[in-house]
Amino acid sequence: MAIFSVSGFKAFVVTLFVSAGVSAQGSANISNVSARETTSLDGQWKSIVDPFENGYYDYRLNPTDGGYAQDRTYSSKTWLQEYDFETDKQLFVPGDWNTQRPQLYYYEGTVWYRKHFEYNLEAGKRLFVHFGAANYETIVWLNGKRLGSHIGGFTPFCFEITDGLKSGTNSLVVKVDNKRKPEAVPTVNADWWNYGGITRPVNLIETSETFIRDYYIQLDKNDKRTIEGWVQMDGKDAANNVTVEIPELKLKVELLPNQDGYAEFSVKAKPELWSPENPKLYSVILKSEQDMVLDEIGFRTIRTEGKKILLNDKEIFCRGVSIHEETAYDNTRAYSADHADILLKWAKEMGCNFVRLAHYPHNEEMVKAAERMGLLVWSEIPVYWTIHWDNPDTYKNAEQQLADMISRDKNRCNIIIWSIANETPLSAPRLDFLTRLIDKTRQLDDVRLVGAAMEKVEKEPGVMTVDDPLGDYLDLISFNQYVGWYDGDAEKCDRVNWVFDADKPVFISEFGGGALYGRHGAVNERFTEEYQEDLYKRQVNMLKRIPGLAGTTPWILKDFRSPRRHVPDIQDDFNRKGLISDKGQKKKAFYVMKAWYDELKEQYK
Ligand code: GCB
Repeated sequence: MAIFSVSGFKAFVVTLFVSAGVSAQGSANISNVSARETTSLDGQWKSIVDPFENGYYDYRLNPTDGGYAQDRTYSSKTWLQEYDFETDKQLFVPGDWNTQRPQLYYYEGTVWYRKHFEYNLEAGKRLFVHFGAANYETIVWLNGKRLGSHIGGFTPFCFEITDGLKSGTNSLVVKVDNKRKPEAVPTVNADWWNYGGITRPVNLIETSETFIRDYYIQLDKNDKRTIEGWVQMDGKDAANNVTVEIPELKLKVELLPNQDGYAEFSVKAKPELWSPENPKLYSVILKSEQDMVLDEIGFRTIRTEGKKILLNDKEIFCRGVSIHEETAYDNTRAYSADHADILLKWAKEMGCNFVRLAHYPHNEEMVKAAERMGLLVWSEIPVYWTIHWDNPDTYKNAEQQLADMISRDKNRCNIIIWSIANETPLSAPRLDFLTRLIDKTRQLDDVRLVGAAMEKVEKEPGVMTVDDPLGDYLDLISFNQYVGWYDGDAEKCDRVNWVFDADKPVFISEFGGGALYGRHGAVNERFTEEYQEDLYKRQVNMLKRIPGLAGTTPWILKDFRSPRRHVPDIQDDFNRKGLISDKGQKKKAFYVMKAWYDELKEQYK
């Protein structure tokens, strides 16, 4: 257990034995990459499209490191070489491959990436290669030697390359395979584009021999006057002193980590609380003998009480919208702060104080931008529809993605809900799988709320409810409902009433219907803006009748690419339920939501 001492401008009491709200176990990642000493490897990478995985399997289908990983070139006419990165085409990193070349639009399979770089690493320093994400299965080699592999399309991973680095040119080869598989997470069936590629930034991170690998700093769940946290050091001198300082609060805590480099703290403080109306962030400085990391951290509490969601002990209504990680206007995989900015400004314009980042962990810039802009977040893992509930490897995979999501974003105070599943069909193995995930979530993070997008049932004509045993384990009655789109016509909303037994906040994680921007017609004509507008009006009236409604995230902010949507000239591979079109035009229904959210803003002042 850690030993503490306090120094600084004012005296603050440090508790000796605390159990911080978010656990240090779960992920071996380096947190807060943008605050580190990095060299970006983003830009053009050489690539080889390899549908038969010829570069990985020999002709007896044995996997080998001796294929394309060796990065040889076809340079002489007498040497047999059947690939050549050097003269092959390039792909931009970060980015999906599908929208970079017409031939790759529908491609699902393996693409090899290669980057050459030089790096002069001083003695006593360490170097890591960090990937923000690559979809879905990735293997990485440096100078022909395998560094490791990673599964899951939306979470970060890194490898230490201190020892494998050469002077002169280094060859980094990455095999990315986005083939869908039944046992994967997500599984083969989903309603979004399976963007392949190295979809988020790649960085070299240079650290000192001993460095601050990870940390957690947030308010105590039950006490707005206590900041708690931990620091995880890495390296030979991991047990040496480290300080956590928040200058604006005149707070400085000195920690002496244990032999494993771990130290916890708990300190009295009076921070101004973060909220959508006042998204106050404090500069936090972590310093050890050899390292320093800066972060911007906000402080808030979140809990439920009966049917209410309380932020900083005050009842809120989550005026939200669902968002896919797809850029505005050009509809590619989003990864940057600029991409986030456009999408989140649209959400703000609609009157939102909340976003549901569907259906997988979005890039870190998105979460950070939302935090700066005062948007609360629902963050989720892609346990979607028909997962292989009985497969232990599928469970392990889902749990790892959950742990990586929590590990990456644990210091983002705007995340208030971790969601563990979306629209999953009831069964005993499914309940077992999901309750284990819920337990794991709470074990890793007992500060935030746990939700899932469940489904509604019509228990008798006109009476809707949620009848899912999973609900007993969640903090919210959270569910998707498409009354007026998949379930009847829009006027059905007028006839429906909702009843719930559980005394928990009701959260509608999806509702809506499709419209092609600029397509006009009668209110009962599907895919017209008039139908969608009328549906939203009736939905809003219905929602107002739901007792204990505490939040909604209509589906969805912007039209997004989907392989399930084939009506020519209307869908053209787009799910058209956006309130904004794929070209950034606001549909009539956008203004229905805005009017309601403006009303709610006044109501919950
Ligand atoms: C849903 C899913 C979402 C789909 C949406 C739709 O319930 O959760 O991923 O895109 O319906 O448009 O059908």
